[in-house]
Amino acid sequence: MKPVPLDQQQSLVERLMQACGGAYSPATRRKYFITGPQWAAAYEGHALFHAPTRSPVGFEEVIRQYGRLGIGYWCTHDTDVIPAEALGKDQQAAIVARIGAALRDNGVACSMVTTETFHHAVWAASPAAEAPQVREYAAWRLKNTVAIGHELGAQFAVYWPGSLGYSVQGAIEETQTLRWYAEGLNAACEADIAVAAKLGRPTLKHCLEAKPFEPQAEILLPTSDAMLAFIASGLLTHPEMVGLNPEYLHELMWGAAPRASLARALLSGKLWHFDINDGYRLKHDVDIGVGLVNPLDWLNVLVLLRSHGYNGPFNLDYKPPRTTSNHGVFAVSFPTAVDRFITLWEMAGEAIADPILAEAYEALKAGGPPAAAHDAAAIAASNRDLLTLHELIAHRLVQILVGQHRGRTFSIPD
Ligand code: 3MF
Ligand code: MG
Ligand code: MG
Repeated sequence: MKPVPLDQQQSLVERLMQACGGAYSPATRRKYFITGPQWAAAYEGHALFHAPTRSPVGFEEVIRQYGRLGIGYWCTHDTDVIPAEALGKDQQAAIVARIGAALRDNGVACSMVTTETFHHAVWAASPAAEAPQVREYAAWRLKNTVAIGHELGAQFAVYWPGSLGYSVQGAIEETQTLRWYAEGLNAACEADIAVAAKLGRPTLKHCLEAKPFEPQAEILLPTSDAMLAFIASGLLTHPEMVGLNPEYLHELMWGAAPRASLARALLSGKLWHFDINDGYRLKHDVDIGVGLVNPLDWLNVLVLLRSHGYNGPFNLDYKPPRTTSNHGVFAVSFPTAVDRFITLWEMAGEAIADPILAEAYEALKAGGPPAAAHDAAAIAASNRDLLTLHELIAHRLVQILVGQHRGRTFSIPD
């Protein structure tokens, strides 16, 4: 092939996107509670060993593009949009007013706000550090974020305590640090109750997000389950206001089965928000777009969530690859991530309605003929052939994933 001239590269990408087909309209995309983070679209491709590959994008452009694509909700960290030194000042009010205008102009709503408590040097020893002025500053930042959330009409606040831990052992006292961390959350919930009452709005849903490692070497609340225990520990003054925001890849990072983690959160009534992405087990946080690595697992995750009536946000917390250009972020990365999610969600609906799966599940629950009570061998024998259905179910789910349940065939010469 001939070299592709610079001025033809975007049109080539767009032509091949068209040729892929299967894109949903913005109106269809808006029917799902899909939320787009400011930080995901604005990610410049930088990391510890990586220089940026893309130029900065401000919130006005991100919100405009989300509106154009049909991503109906936007969320942000406080410092994604407000410089740390402007927080709480007039400049904050001016920026929040500009955000409100951009949201209104583009038909996008703010779903969630979150406080950055991991990047700035002030969090070197975490937001629950020994020094009282750090903890007082952390509580002020959380309360300020709650106020911004109410002003922008958000329903959720998320907390990822990625710096709540240590890199050298024995330096911090874990029980004390967790008590201090709870005090920060308590301050946020109490401020929320006061602001919500003043504005006549419901309080926010405060959601904890676990990640097993990164950026601290050791993390005090590394999993969603650790967070469930923390919520129930008695340290929170308003445990009913605090739930979870699991992230799909964060569960894989510690080797968990995401479906099982989500099931435990569902059973606790704490699955309120969900960061969707993809990646590899027992590796670092690569934040790949949903469905690009584990589509079969994703199908199964969405069968679980659809069956249990999960109606919270699906937050596109992924990173467009470093190889994708600024143009590609909105021409390819976001529309394809959204559309894969919608396809997997609809497939999950097909799996739930599938007569073969339904009959197999029912038969398994009916069990085999009565067997002599407390006779292990007889009970096992009674169910022996029924249990083959487990493998048949797995096969059927792959057929649904590749479209064979709708008659898609492959003609292979004899
Ligand atoms: C880090 C994350 C975070 C959180 C965000 C929300 C940058 O791995 O997943 O995204 O989702 O801080 O609070
Ligand atoms: Mg992640
Ligand atoms: Mg996340």
